[in-house]
Amino acid sequence: MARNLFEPARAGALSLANRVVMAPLTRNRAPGAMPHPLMATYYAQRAAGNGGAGLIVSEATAISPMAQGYADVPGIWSDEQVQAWRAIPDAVHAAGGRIVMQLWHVGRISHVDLLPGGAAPLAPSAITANSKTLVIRDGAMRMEPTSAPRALLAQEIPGIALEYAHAARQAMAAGFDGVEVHAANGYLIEQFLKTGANQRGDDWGGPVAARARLLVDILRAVSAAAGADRTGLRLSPVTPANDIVDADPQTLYAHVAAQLAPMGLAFVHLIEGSTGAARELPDRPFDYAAFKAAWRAAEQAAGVSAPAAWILNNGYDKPLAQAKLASGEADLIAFGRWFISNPDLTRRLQQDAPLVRAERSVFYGGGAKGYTDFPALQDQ
Ligand code: 8OZ
Repeated sequence: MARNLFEPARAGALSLANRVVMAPLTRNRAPGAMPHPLMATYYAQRAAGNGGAGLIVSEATAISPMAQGYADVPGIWSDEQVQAWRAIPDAVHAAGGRIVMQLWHVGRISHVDLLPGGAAPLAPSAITANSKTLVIRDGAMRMEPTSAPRALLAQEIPGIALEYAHAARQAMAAGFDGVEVHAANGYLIEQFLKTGANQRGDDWGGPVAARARLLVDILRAVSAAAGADRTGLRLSPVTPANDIVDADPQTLYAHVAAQLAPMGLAFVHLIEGSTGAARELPDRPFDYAAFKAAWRAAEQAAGVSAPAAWILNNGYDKPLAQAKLASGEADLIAFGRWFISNPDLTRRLQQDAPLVRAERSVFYGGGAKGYTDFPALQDQ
């Protein structure tokens, strides 16, 4: 029988009620970087037992104060944050779901207003991104250009993998089922990986292996902290998000596969094309099948017993999702925006019920409106 969205699956150590993943969604409802009680309701509404996702990936969560880049996003560096997060995996588990925390360092995609003591954002090289971020001005959330970053000193860089490992331990202490390393969308890890943002001449820049070194160190540290079978990775090989570009992504990601697949990770979560936009980019071609084949070959060569679950994401509808599962190209499919306004998205897809569209005005910031007030089918 061909695979389909509505059957159980596994990702590493995690048993999932269905093949639908809720993609990480930044919602900016965590003032002071503290998870808010409303977040437990929001995530539980979207868990499998309530008609939602088999696997939820949390909103991107800052691993340290310098990792923050947007107003009112949550963090996981302090013990107070761990205590406040606890209610969220508890509520998801009670609703028959699984949830991993997405670990995030924004690098240069930040603003001095958001960083301790008005510090400059951190980056591989002192190149300002042509991008914007969200800050609070006169009590309102506003888009502002990102601030000029400073280049990390070589001796500061190993500490970043240690911050990721600390954050992974904190996430596990809060009761999460695992973690996802955010290595996508033009943030710190991609800034190191890609030629457009990394002009370093030391061991952390230049050849592919040097640009990928931070990513490899982070995955090693995080999988030691959380368990490789509870560690996932999100990649966006060709996204232009946050002003990022690489001269030769196919070669870069073949190297990433060769280095990371032997670790035996729980899942790989791929954003195809331009994040939240076109799936095909004529000026940025990428052979996803070749990348997956390289990953599988490296897993096999290393004797990895359970291959990483393969999650595909970006602009999916039910027919395309079912086609990618049936062909074996994907093990799981992640939906982002649809989960904002359809908490029971899995049930709606199964029943071919109508989907509700969310207004962009409710995406970032605010309270319960546009967050926990979208009804499930049976409540309408
Ligand atoms: C939208 C707004 C703010 C952040 C990403 C974490 O693109 C984000 C993000 C998305 O990965």
